[in-house]
Amino acid sequence: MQVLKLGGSVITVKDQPMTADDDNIRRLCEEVKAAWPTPLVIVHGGGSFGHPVAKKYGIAEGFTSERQVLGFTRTHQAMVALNTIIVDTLLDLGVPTISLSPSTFIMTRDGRIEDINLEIVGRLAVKGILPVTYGDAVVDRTKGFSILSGDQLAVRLATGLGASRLLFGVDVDGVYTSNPKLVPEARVIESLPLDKLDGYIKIGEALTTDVTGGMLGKVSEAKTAVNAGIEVFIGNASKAGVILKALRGEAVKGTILKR
Ligand code: IP8
Repeated sequence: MQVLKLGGSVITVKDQPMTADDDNIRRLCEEVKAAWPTPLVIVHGGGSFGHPVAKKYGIAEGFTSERQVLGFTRTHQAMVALNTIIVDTLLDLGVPTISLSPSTFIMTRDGRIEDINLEIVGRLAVKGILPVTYGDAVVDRTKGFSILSGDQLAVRLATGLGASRLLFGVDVDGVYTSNPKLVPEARVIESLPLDKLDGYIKIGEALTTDVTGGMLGKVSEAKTAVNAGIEVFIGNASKAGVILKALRGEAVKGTILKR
């Protein structure tokens, strides 16, 4: 079992609301088809679909005013729209794909997953069907509603389904020694042991632009998977062939998080 998280920054055009990066989506779907490592589960992020709407209505903060109710449904629907593009692309390529909507099988408490029907996802995946799910606006027992990040979901699916590998496809080459957008000599850390992770978590801060935490959130979430013995890889899904190789277990540039 492998879980692949595709970052919203790779599959959408940043700064252009509700705009998919059709080229990246098509290429990544072709790479998934070529590698086809069943069982596989894909989780994708929100990018310019979910995040601007969630931010506008303050959905991640939970229910505070009636005007957010429409925003909750609009955030979900923005994610459905992005998910539909990915699922349709995979189906066009002949990959048996099913869309799974987190708001219908997951509930959070204070932003953390409390209930999740893992059995549905697992049974579909081992039947050779590719579940494609996503970060979503979900019901939260304490806050009313919340934003479930694709990162938290990917880690929960990987640990809950006993995955051997969890891959994060992002728009940079991995975890850097410092912020590559500010420090030219920053380099990718190829192998990052868990005990060094906390020191590096601050790296993500400057890269954080979304409502659920960017690289910082990703690395923090991924610690749980690493602790569970899952190999966690963070690599550049904007570059052709990286996800193909990673899914095949071949060596490719990126960061491997280790215990
Ligand atoms: O992009 C959050 O998922 P992420 C999706 O993985 C929404 O953090 C609804 C904003």
